[in-house]
Amino acid sequence: MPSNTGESGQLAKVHPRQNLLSRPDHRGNPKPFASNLTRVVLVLADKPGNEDLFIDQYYAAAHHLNCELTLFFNKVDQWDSTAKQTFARWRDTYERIGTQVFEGCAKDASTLRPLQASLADETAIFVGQSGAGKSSMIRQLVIERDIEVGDLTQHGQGAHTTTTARLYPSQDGGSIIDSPGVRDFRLELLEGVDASRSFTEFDQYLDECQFRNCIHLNEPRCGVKSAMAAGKIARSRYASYLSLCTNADC
Ligand SMILES: Nc1nc2c(ncn2[C@@H]2O[C@H](COP(=O)(O)OP(=O)(O)OP(=O)(O)O)[C@@H](O)[C@H]2O)c(=O)[nH]1
Ligand SMILES: [Mg+2]
Ligand SMILES: [Zn+2]
Repeated sequence: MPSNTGESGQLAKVHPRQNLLSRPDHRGNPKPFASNLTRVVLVLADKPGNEDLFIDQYYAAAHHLNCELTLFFNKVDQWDSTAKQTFARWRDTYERIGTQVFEGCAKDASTLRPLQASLADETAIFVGQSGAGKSSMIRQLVIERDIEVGDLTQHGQGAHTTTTARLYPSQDGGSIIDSPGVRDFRLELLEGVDASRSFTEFDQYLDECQFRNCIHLNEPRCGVKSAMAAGKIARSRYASYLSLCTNADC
């Protein structure tokens, strides 16, 4: 597995079953460059919009890869009150379903320690929008420091600084993969994924559905919808389920 050997390339494909990341070799054939991915770290930054579905798509992809999704809310130094509210809601939603949630500032290494401790001996890929601060964080967590970070555009958007996926040995054992912040990467991760299976917090309510084959849409006496009405399932998660189900066979 190449590490800080200077090798880099486009991320070609994620093979869910073997859990391999590959990229094209000089002939254009996919060659594995990381296997046994154990963690997907989704980095979200200062001005969160309506990104619940975005998070849940990564949640589904990580679940499909048998990896845990970890959320990192970056740029705390720039949060306004709306950002604080959104991040607090996300923390509540995702901690309740067993997701580790961290927050900090990539420019202050001490704020990254809890995340760093949780990544010891793991192989983690950092994903998220361009400009979220993935490379800035990774610079603080790996041995090699020669990692390019980008200026934001005048509209505060990322400049797609990282163009290729690269794997770096981390300071605490394990490896970290930096990925380009392209929006479509999540779709690539989602290829062939039955996203409906990733809503595992629904499982404990399935016995309360009147129909064994209930898909929790319009059926009467649905345990999942009752649980949502009672505040036991987050409305945003159910909304994502509906969105992801319209594309899937559920
Ligand atoms: N204020 C502040 N700026 C940050 C923080 N983290 C990153 N930045 C800045 O955000 C900009 C983008 O950071 P990058 O690390 O290049 O972002 P990226 O997610 O790797 O972006 P791509 O490679 O384009 O996907 C840079 O100007 C960083 O200095 C932070 O915690 N606080
Ligand atoms: Mg980058
Ligand atoms: Zn149901």
